[in-house]
Amino acid sequence: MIELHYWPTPNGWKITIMLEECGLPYTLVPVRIGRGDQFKPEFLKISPNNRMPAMTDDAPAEGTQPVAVFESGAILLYLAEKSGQFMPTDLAGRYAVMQWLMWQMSALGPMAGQDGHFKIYAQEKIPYAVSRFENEVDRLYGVMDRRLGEAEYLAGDNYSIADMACFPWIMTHKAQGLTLDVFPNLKRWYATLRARPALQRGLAVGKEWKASITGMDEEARKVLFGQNAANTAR
Ligand SMILES: N[C@@H](CCC(=O)N[C@@H](CS)C(=O)NCC(=O)O)C(=O)O
Repeated sequence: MIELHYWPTPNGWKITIMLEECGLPYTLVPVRIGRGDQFKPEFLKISPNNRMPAMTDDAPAEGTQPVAVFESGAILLYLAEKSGQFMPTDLAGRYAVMQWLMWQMSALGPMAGQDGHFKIYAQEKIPYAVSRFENEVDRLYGVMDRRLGEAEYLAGDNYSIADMACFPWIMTHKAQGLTLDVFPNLKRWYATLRARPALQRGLAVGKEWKASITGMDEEARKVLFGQNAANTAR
C-alpha cells in the first residue's frame, strides 16, 4: 500500500490527483507544515529536505523492502511506473512528459511559489521582488500557452503526469492576482482538467484538516519563514 505524507497544498495535490486518477489505493499521514511536522525525525528519514509530499510503498514491484520517495516529481514518476498509467511507453513520448515535468519542477513551481510568497505572505511588500516574480510567472504562462496552442496536453495528445504537476500551480492564479484571459490555450486546458472528476477528488483530499489551522497564523509564519541550516538541524 502507498502511504502518502501530505498536506493540502499545490505540491501535495499533484500526488492526490495522480492517486485518484490512477486508482492505486493509499493511506494518508498528515504533515501539518504550519505546525512543524516536517521537522519530525521519523519524517526526515523519508524526506531529508523537510518538505512534503513524500511517500512509502510497502509492496514495491521489485524487492521485499519498502521504497520511500520524496520530491513530488519523483513521486509522480514512481506512481506512473507502478500503475502503468499517464506516462507513454515509447521513448519520444516518455521524454515529452519528462521535459514538461522537469520544467514544472524547476520553473513553474518555484517561480509561482516565490510570486505567491512576495505578493501574499511577505509582510514587507518589496516592489522589485513582486515584479521580478510576476514577470517570470507571466513568461512561464506564455510558454505553456504556446505549447498548448500546438498540442492538447503538455506532452502531446494524452493527459499525463506533466499536466497533473502543472495544474495546481496554475490553480493559484487568482490568489496571485493573475488572469488566464490573455492565455486562451492555457485557459482551455485549465477548464478541461478542472472538469475531471478524479482531479476534483484529489483536490478535496484533506480539505477538512485545513479548517483546524487558520491559514497563515503567527505560529505558521514562525515555522515556515526564516528557515536556515542551523535552525532546521533538529
Ligand atoms: N520540490 C518539492 C517542494 C515541496 C514543498 O515545497 N513543499 C512545501 C509545501 S507546498 C512544504 O513542505 N513546505 C514546508 C516548509 O516550507 O517548511 C516538491 O515538489 O516536492
